[in-house]
Amino acid sequence: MFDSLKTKLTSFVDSVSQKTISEKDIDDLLWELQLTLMENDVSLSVSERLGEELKEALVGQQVSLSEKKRTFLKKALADAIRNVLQGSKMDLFDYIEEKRANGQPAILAFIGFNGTGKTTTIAKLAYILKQRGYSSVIAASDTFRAGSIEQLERHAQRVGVRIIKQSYGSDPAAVAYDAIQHAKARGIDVVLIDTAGRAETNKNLMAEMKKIVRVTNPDLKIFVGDALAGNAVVEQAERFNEVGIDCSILTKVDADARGGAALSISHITKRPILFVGVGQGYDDLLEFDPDWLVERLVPS
Ligand SMILES: Nc1nc2c(ncn2[C@@H]2O[C@H](COP(=O)(O)OP(=O)(O)O)[C@@H](O)[C@H]2O)c(=O)[nH]1
Ligand SMILES: [Mg+2]
Repeated sequence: MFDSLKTKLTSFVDSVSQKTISEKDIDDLLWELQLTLMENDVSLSVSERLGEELKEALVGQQVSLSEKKRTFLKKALADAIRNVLQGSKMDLFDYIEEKRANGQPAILAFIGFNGTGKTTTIAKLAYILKQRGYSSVIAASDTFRAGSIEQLERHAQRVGVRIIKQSYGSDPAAVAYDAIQHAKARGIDVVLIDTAGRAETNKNLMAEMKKIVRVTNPDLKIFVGDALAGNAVVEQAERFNEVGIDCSILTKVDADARGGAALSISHITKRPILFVGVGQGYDDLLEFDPDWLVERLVPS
């Protein structure tokens, strides 16, 4: 008897201290949050989509009056961002270890637009892998860009790993195939496939990517995006996602610490970000931390 009265009282208090969120309530705040995202280099289309998702999740929800709308919304935004970045904790080294335990090389194909940092990132990874006791071989499958093979050779020499190459103009898929055979024959742990990413012949480029993927059947197709590319990174991720991006690396974050491109890439690919590139040195490759990005994107 006493208990049921208490229950009634509690639900009455709840009913007067709750307010249903309407679209009008949050429009201004949402806009403000979207601006913050855009100022941090999240693309317009992605911040709009995120805003829509937030609105859908929030309108009609009950929020207690004791909780300020702004705080509530900020929490919701942080949750939405974490949600987009979900799965961003993939550990590449665990993956490689598993393959090694099964006696197979991990085959990693690096894809992305020209100049985003594929070759540099491959050199960094070869260096880090070596430090961790894994052997690797690099396939010089950018047979298109002048100087690309020499650039790779210089890196490989400094880091102390082999590259498998043919001449310029030769079939990138064939070069990658050779590198995989080489790795299998010698028990090498990781094959790093460098590719070209030229813009001027986009159609051929995708056909080339598809062929590399068909011939080599890589374990991971790793998209390399440039933090400085702004909105262009969205188009690039969409384009390269035609071959199915498994995970991504965001480079040049040292030049632009805002990092919002990571959110755009995650949103489009629905796959994790593995690393961020933070400079031109071989150890300038850090594991991606979702909390780092949430802190930057949610206004205080
Ligand atoms: N500051 C900075 N520069 C980078 C980073 N990654 C790559 N670069 C530079 O970006 C340029 C293009 O890199 P490259 O690896 O040749 O790109 P690719 O065409 O995709 O192979 C080079 O000058 C690299 O030194 C990074 O994380 N930070
Ligand atoms: Mg390159």
